[in-house]
Amino acid sequence: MKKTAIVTDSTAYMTKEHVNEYGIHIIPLNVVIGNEAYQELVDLGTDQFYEEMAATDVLPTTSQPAIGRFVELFEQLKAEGYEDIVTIHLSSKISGTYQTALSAADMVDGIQVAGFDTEISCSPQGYFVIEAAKLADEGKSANEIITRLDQLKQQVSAYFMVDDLNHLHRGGRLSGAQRIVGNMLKIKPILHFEEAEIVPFEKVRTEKKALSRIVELLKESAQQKGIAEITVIHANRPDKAEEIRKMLSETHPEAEVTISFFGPVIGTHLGEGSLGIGWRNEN
Ligand code: MYR
Repeated sequence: MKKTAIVTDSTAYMTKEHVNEYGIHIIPLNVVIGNEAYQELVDLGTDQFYEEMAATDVLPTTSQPAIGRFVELFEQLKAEGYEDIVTIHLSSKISGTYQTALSAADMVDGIQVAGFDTEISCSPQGYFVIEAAKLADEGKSANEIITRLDQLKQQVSAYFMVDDLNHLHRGGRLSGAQRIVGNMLKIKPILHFEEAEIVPFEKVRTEKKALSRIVELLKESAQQKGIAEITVIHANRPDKAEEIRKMLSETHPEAEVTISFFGPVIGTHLGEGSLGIGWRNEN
């Protein structure tokens, strides 16, 4: 049996196949719509979330998992005989989830829990989770896995764009927001993570221009460091995502190109219609 358990949160939006294949443990974040609180992907699916959003004027909010969820899971993994745990989370600058996982780790004796802040979210977070799970399958310890995940940070990128910047602004997750009000809210900047925070990368006026700029950045990155994996990420735009996936699998036949989604929690902050492209370099 492997000695290290891998835990992540729901915002990695892992496929069921990966979760089952690698035995990954997932703690859900929460979405509150009106008076109803949901654990995303447990009692609120992504399609249902976007349908409800289209039918109501109520603005949803999100919250990190309760600390008890982590404590319970860590205790359970200890009882199952794991020697240590790696718990991998969305950027600590956009959610308290990582800090909560660390606090829970302090409350559980008799098992080492190593936390990892991916400084990103969504399927690029999943790249770290899968790498960790593969290493755990090889019998690597939590410390060895964390060392490799730190290196992997140099190989993971993501750029994204939103249809309406007000969602991010309202949720307070756009860094330097005081400088961004006014005109900026009317345009469609390309966004990315810099030192774990969401910041505008370039100001672009149309989605078409934003998309071709991201494709250009991907191409440059491929030339410099090779591309192993690309993910097109969408907020309820499956047709557009498929069009981009098809185009990228023609221009990058060397890479595995897949589609993922912005689920309820991230969709709350980005809004319907958002698109992103994440990738992992070969080296
Ligand atoms: C919480 O309530 O703790 C969750 C807050 C989540 C904030 C999400 C902000 C947008 C993240 C975009 C990620 C795009 C990755 C390609």
